Amino acid sequence: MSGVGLIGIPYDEDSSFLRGAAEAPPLIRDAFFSEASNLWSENGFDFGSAPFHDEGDLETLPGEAMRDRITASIGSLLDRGMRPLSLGGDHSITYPILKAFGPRFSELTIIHIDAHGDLYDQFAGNRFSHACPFARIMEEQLAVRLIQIGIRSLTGHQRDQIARFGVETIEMKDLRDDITLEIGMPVYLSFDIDGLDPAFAPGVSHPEPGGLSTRQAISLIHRIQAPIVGADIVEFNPRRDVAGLTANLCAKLLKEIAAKMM
Ligand SMILES: [Mn+2]
Repeated sequence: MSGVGLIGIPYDEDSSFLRGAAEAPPLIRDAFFSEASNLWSENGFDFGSAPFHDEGDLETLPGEAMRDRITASIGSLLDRGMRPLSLGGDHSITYPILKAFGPRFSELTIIHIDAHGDLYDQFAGNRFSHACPFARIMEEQLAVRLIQIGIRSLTGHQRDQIARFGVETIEMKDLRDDITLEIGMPVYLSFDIDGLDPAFAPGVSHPEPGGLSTRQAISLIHRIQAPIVGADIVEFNPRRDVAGLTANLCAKLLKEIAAKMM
C-alpha cells in the first residue's frame, strides 16, 4: 500500500484551557465529503477517483497509554508504506506521532504553522501539555530542523527554548509572502489551525489575533518544495466554531495538504 493514510486522533486531555478538540475528526471528514464542494484540490488532484486510505479514529485512552497507542498506530502506517495524515485532537499528539517518525527517518525537517511556539519545558506542571510538544521533540532529536511559521505569542522562556534548540522561528510580524520553503530532506508538516487569524478560524481553544489568512496558509502549503512524508491538522475545537466555518477550513487544508503529499 502507498499514498496518504488518514487517521483521526480524538484526544484533548492535554489541553491547558478548553476541551473540545477531541470532537474534531468526524466533523472534518463530514466537511471534506460535503456536497457543498467537490473533491478536487487546487493543483488538480481528484480525491473522488483516487481516495486516500482511512484508518478511522483511534480509541481514546488516558495519557501515557494514548501516547503509546498513537506512536504504534503511526508506526504501523509508515511500515505499510503510507504517509500518515493525522486529524487532532490537541497539539500534544504531535510528540508521540514524531516518536514514530524519528527512528524511521535519519533526516527530517518539521514545518510547524501555529500562533504559539509550543516549546514550554512544562506547562502547569504537565510536560506532555499541548504547550510542550516541540520541546520534547527537540530534546529527543526526533527531527533535524524545526521551522516555525506564524508565531505571535512568544514569552521570554520560549525565546530561550528557541535559542537552546536552534529552532528557526519566523514570527508572524516578520513573515514575507515570498518566503521559499526549499528543504533538502523529507518534511513533516504540523498545522495548528490557530495559526490562522481567528477571523478565518474561530473554532479554536486559543484564538490569537493577527494571524494568517486562509490564502496565505494555502500558499505556504503550495510553496513547500520537498516530499511531505507526514502531517497533522490539530487544535480545531468544534465547541467554539461558528456556522461550521472552521470545520470547512480544516477540510480545505486537508485537501490541499493531502494533494501535496500524493
Ligand atoms: Mn496554537
